Amino acid sequence: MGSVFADDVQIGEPFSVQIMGNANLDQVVDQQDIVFIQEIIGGTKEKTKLADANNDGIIDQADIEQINKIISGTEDTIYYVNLNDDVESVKHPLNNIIVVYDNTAEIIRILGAQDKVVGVDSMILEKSKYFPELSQLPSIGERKDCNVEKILELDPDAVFIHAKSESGCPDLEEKLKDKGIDVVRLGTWESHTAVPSLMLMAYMLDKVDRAKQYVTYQEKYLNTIKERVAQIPEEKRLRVFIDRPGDTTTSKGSGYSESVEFAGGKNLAKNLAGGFQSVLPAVDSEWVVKENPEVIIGLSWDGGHETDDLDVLKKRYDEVVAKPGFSSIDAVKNNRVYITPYINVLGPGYHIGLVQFAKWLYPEQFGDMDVKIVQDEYMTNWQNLYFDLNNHGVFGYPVST
Ligand SMILES: [Ca+2]
Ligand SMILES: [Ca+2]
Repeated sequence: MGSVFADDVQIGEPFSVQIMGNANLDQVVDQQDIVFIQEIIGGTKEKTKLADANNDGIIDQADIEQINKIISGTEDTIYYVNLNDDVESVKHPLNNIIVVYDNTAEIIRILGAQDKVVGVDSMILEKSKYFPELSQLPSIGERKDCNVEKILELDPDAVFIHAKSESGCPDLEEKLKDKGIDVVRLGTWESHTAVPSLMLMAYMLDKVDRAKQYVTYQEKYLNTIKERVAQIPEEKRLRVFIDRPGDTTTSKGSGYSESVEFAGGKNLAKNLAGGFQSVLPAVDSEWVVKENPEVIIGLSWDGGHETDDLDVLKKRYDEVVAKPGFSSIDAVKNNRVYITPYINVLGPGYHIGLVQFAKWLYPEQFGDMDVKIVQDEYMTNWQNLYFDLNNHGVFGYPVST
């Protein structure tokens, strides 16, 4: 089994929580991992990537002791695999943390660990309606260019950051190394990394039961969508173009593409490469016209919880349909162009976006599902947030009835 962050791990498929000690590579650390270690020691099982619980290079009794400590929550260090696919360590327990990136903050709220947060990045600060409490905390500046002095001043046990070391605050580890502050880099936006990261963070923050409940809750939606999409014959699956701002699109390995495919669409640009992490390629209108998508999903950077102005999405809609030659595309002719702000499609609440995409693509099969109800449930039960969706926020255009 490869890394949970590899492209071949799909949403809705079993993942392994990337904590050293999860010897059998499932979603939890429990007695079964101890049995697995005993079998490795006894020579009846091969060593796995996550078997070396105390990360000392050998598999022995000490690993069983470490697993027992993880199960009882008494370990003083957790070894785990980060976004760079490196084994790193973080002290345990964590009492004070800094959280960078909005999707990471959402995970913190799902886990109910807000009381441990002592600082955030400027992106969370700007979302005062979605993060009414966290946005009041001190800021450590830009998510890609963290202010080290500010971090030292806040003196957390750890900084949770969403990016690989090459793309976000690259030398943070080096600068915090001697100060006793750990840097935890985990993917929290792509659909296939958000929930595995949530489970890993649950071990770090002693919220494992809560994380399990969330996984069960979300799986209910994933399974429903999966079952219904499976009933749609291959030849009736709709051909979708994802229009990303700046004349770009999203291909295999990006959260948007994964979501469209999971909802039963065929992402026309699936195999194109280019742009950031080579999953956000540029495309010209001519190519799109030639491909003639049946549905266009336009992403918008505007919209979401922070505005009540539907015009920000309508503007984006008008921009998409007015592209050169687009009037001849089936999606435009048949009024099957939909605009979504990114917020519901990425991060740990990505099932909201899946429900929305499934409804847009196959209104007959998903007519009984209500995006607003799913979203309201997510915010109320899992984000500890009262948000009046009937009067606030813009999450899709045209507005579905
Ligand atoms: Ca396990
Ligand atoms: Ca060991």
